Amino acid sequence: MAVDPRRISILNDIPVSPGPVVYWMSRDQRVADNWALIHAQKLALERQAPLIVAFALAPSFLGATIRQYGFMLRGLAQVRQRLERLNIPFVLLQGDPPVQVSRFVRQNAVGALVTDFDPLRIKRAWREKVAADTNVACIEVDAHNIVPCRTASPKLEFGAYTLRPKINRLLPDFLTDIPLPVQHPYTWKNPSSSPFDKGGSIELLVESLSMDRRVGETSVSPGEASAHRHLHDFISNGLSRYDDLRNDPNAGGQSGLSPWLHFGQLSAQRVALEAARAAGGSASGDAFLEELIIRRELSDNFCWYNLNYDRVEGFPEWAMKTIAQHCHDRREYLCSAEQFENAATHDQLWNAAQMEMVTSGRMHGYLRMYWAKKILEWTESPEAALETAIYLNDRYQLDGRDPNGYAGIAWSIGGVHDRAWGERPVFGKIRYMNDRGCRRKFDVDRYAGMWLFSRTDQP
Ligand code: FAD
Ligand code: FO1
Repeated sequence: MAVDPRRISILNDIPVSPGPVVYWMSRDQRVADNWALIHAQKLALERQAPLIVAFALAPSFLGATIRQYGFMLRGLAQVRQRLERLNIPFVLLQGDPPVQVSRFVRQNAVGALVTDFDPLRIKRAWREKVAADTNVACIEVDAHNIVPCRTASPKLEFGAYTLRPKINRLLPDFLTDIPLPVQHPYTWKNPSSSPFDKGGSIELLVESLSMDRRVGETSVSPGEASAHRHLHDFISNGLSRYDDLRNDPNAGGQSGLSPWLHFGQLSAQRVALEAARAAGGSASGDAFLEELIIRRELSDNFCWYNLNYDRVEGFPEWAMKTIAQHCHDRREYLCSAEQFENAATHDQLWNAAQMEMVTSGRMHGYLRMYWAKKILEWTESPEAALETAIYLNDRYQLDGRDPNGYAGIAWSIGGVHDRAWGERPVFGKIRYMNDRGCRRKFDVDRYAGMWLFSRTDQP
């Protein structure tokens, strides 16, 4: 099946030549529902060539710890098994990704390199380097967004309200079913060996990684199979109550799908198809699809068209102005980076949210806003607040290091995708939140008790 050409971007002007086709998997770490894999296989079949999937394991990635690497690698081990059953070898490259991928392409007389879309600066740099260094056709496919990022809008959007009509107009073209990859008829003799090779144990690989292990792995089960089990459980038991419960951290009303969506172990398009089929048109179904489609694609739009997505310079003009006017306001509390990280502020609700994240690798969406806004309120500058929020979010969240995170933090601290609100000390016109507002929404003491009770470092 042909992939809609609007998903495809040509990264250099080298024609596809004979030789194996390589899908350099990065953001979309799955076999099912993966447009980049589908396109790579189409190219290989047309040329009666083998198809190889390669993943370049970076020694460090945006502050990730063994918590995220373990989840990701265990998911990739399942990807390898599924691919090998399709006669598609999976190769794990280790070292600096652009260097490793360019070397692999050269060593194996590759005919075409397909990779997936990712708006983050580091990933753009990887793709640009490989497209420049290799003398092979490099092709990017947006397999993460339902409506491809560049197609949804050619520019930075002000907010959900400006992007929504553009996406909704294009959904009939793109929210379609997705074909499965087929058994590949052309076999690649695999000269290279990798830790994943026959018998290469995933546990040994995870153990061998030299990285920060102070942030332990979580109980969230990685991989496509778990993602689909979790999706079907949410569709059957959670979706119909989503609109009522999603702002109550005690109710478990969110889908919990973000870790699998972040690592691309689950396709947002698959989630949208199943949710629309089960509850399209209902208040809960529409509320969920708004978050999954509009909010999520708005984050990619933000990171793709605003290279300052993790800097104060990336805030809108009105926000930069109001922040500058209030940067010298007296802070009622000032917390150090250690107090934040150790959940040792004066605010029990904030500490509980921090403990939920440190302990479980997740934090309820409503509290993520409160959590980030309080960092702005209790830090001496927005720059310091942004740095602390990004550091903690990307260190402890399973779904961190994601456009949703940079956009969510910029929304909370810098008014991105939001409007100006009534002016007040420190926040200026940035939307304010406090625990009284939380108490109106949910049982704060119950939530705090649950997560502070679990902590072991307090007397
Ligand atoms: P559900 O409510 O079940 O939503 C389903 C999916 O829709 C989510 O998995 C996500 O892909 C998408 N979605 C939901 N809410 C948003 C949103 N506000 N913006 C963008 N997409 C959304 N999300 C991340 O994936 N990684 C992060 O690091 C991250 N950091 C955040 C930091 C802050 C300060 C804020 C305010 C939000 C952040 N978000 C982040 C967005 C959102 O909070 C999470 O995606 C959501 O809570 C994940 O839980 P869920 O899958 O149960 O969400
Ligand atoms: N992508 C890669 O291609 N190689 C990696 O080694 C890698 C590590 C990694 C660790 C944590 C994490 O959250 C993401 C990681 N990613 C890696 C990228 C990820 O797949 C996403 O592309 C981005 O994080 C989100 O856009």
